[in-house]
Amino acid sequence: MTRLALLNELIGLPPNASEHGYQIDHIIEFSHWFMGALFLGWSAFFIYVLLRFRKGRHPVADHEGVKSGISTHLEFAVVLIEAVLLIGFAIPLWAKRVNQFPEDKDAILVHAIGQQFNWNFHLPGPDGQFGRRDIALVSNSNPLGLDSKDPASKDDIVVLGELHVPVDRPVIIELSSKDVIHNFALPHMRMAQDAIPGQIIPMWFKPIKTGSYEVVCGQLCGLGHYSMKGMLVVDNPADYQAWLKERVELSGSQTAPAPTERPPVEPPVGPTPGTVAPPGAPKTANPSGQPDAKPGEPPKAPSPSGH
Ligand SMILES: [Cu+2]
Repeated sequence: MTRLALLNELIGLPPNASEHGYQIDHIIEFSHWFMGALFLGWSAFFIYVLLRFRKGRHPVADHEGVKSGISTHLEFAVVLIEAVLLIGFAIPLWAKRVNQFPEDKDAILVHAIGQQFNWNFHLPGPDGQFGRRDIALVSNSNPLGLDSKDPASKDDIVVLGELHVPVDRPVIIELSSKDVIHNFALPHMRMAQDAIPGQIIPMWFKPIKTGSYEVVCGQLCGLGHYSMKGMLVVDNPADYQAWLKERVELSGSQTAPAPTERPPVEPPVGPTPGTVAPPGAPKTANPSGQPDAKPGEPPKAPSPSGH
């Protein structure tokens, strides 16, 4: 980034790796400079007032006070700049995160399920269908309660802790939790979203730099909270395909990949993958087979916690 990113580096913001992250960085950077200017300005004003209205100069109190309107103008300017920051930049950026989800055909769809103290990832596999999950089937060897009798679950990929995604493709993560409230935080992607038991909450971002990035839990969720870390690996397309292939083989799939324009091991384009209804829209008949969503309950809009 430019020299403008001086303060972001100073406060320890990790390098940005997502498409929208630069806009967030600019707001953070500008807000800090603006607050710094306000601090200096108000401090100087305070010292000036202390000297100007000292008892030595004004032994008797003046009950009329200052007649100049300069402080009113200054305060109005500050309010105006803050309003522009909020209405002009912060709210549109947030609205794009929660309302403008990417097209199904472009996006990678992953389910992320938090539990004390791990992140599980569920991918649909070559058939593009998420297998049914049932809380009654959860065991140590089946942490997500994947129903092996469901044909759609045969080729599903379940990984613990490490998720791979391709670079320059939007990623939609549908978040849920098995126990308490967690927060799926990707500092390098400038994204964070609560994972709440009983709800499926979508979030999305577009990684633009390959590399390994930490996934942390952003909610104090128990004694092992500090250790609730995962890894998001952003691969180039070839590496991503190789990883996907490896995971499909590990899942014991005999299913032939569906014919599609997409690379062979990737989920085909269809009504199922990427079917995140925009927040507020009524959810139709539980397409992902997620057991932990109440039928008919719309996905909740992510909270504006993307720093
Ligand atoms: Cu947690």
